[in-house]
Amino acid sequence: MTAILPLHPLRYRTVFISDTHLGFRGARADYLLEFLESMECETLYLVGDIIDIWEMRRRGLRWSESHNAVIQNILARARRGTRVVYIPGNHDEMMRDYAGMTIEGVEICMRATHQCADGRRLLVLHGDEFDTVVQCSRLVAMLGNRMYAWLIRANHWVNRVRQALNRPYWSLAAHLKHRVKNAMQYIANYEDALVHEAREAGVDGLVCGHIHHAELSERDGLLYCNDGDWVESCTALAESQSGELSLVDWIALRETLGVTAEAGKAERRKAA
Ligand SMILES: [Mn+2]
Repeated sequence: MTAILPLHPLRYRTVFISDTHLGFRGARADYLLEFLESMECETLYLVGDIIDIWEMRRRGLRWSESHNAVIQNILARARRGTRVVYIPGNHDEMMRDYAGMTIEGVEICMRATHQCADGRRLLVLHGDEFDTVVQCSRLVAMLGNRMYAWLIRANHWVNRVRQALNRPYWSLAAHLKHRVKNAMQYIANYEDALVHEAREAGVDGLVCGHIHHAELSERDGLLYCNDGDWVESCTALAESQSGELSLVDWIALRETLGVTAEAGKAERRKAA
């Protein structure tokens, strides 16, 4: 892949990425590295499934140079003073044991609340605990909030048992692919469950990942942001200096930047 690094880095206040699945063969670590090398930010949130420990356990280590370079880039950023917050997901849930600690300058926590430049407060979480809620959405609608809280706890234990039996995590994302005709309904239910959670938390919106479906929308006055993934879509969520949120579609953006860089080079050749 030819590097198309822009002359000036993209500057954001905050960047959110998740579902990079490093250690999994399908991870687009090459594109992710390009994005990281092209941008500067004050705070970087790693919203879960950063390292795919589940996949590495099942299929063995698939760790290439680019996977290593991504980790090195993130650690170097933390050393230089970028605030890096890591919220483990279900594929790297072993890291949840370290919640509350700061390792190599990286804060590890289960959830965070991010305050945007314009004062809006966003709950930041991976979102896997809502798999079961989505699966049983009709039941939840019937039985209400207590059932909902119970299901979130049950999901954790179901997957603990699956892990002990060496079965893969019951993944909503994988499930979606098998039931494409219902996928849109599942995504809608997942979004509803998270918006419900954000409302309970009394914040203005939320940032999550997990279902590999980037989205930025408002639902019942709350902001739902999903930063997507780096296996299929290569997307991130970014906050500008003024607090404006947007989705970064790296495959599209790198084309634009590449074209601009080429045009700049041509201009300079002409001038010379
Ligand atoms: Mn996940």
